[in-house]
Amino acid sequence: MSQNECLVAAIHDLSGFGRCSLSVILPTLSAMGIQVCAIPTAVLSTHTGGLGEVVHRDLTDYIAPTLQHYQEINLHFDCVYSGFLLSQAQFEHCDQFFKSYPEALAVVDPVMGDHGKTYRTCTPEIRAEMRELVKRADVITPNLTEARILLQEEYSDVPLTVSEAKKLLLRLSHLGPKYVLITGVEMVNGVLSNLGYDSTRNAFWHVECDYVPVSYPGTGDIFASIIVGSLLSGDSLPIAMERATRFLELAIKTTFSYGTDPRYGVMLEKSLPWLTQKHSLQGYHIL
Ligand code: PXL
Repeated sequence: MSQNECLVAAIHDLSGFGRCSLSVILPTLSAMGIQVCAIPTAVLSTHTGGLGEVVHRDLTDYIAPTLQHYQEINLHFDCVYSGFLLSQAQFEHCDQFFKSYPEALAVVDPVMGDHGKTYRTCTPEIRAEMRELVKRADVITPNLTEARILLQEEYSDVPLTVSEAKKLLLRLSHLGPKYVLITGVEMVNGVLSNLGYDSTRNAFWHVECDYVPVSYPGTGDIFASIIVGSLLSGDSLPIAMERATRFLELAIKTTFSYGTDPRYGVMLEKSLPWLTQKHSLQGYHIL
């Protein structure tokens, strides 16, 4: 790509309905001026979060020949970004992608579960593979459930002190990633926060967010995508965290105000214009 263009290889599933994975990753990064090369690992009729019997076509055997094709045409990726993966073979192919572009920003969103529960596709083998894959990442973006799974710790929704939050971030960074982000953490002061750690500067950050009593699928995918877009656009880590948090607050509160079925995800279409502008932000905090 030219100096003015960034290209992201997004290795995720494509869920047709329900606004998650590639269905939200593509518009989010496009709105930020970043080109996405979608590498679908599977096609699903909907996400797996309670919309009935999902029609599913596995695309595991699509990934390796696609990588080969991109190498043949000398495609350069600025970032390789993985998410929901369904089998050991998909992890292997994904790992090959990361290895093939050592200069690219390596982002692993370790999609495995939420609210203390693992997704039904997330077997013990998938968890073990994810623990391996994050070692290769520059950036990881787990929620609290996924953070505990990566560390093989019991999930707990007891609010965290600042010291506990910092230790959690540090333990995750010891797995390998330079930047660790954890979404949706309730702190002892009752505030919901997104947390971040930059091991290159030993700097801890948090961005506060308003609590809304509904959970929507796909918000983790949108968060990680904005982090990717912001970092590629030159934002610092705390500014990237704030951009992602402010946008999700907008999308979630917009959606909540309409009272739509939470399984249908956030009303991304109504909120996207905000992302096309590069707002100046300064609302992050030092943790
Ligand atoms: O947003 C994560 C995600 C991705 N892909 C599929 C999912 C989910 C979460 O439920 O079901 C298929």
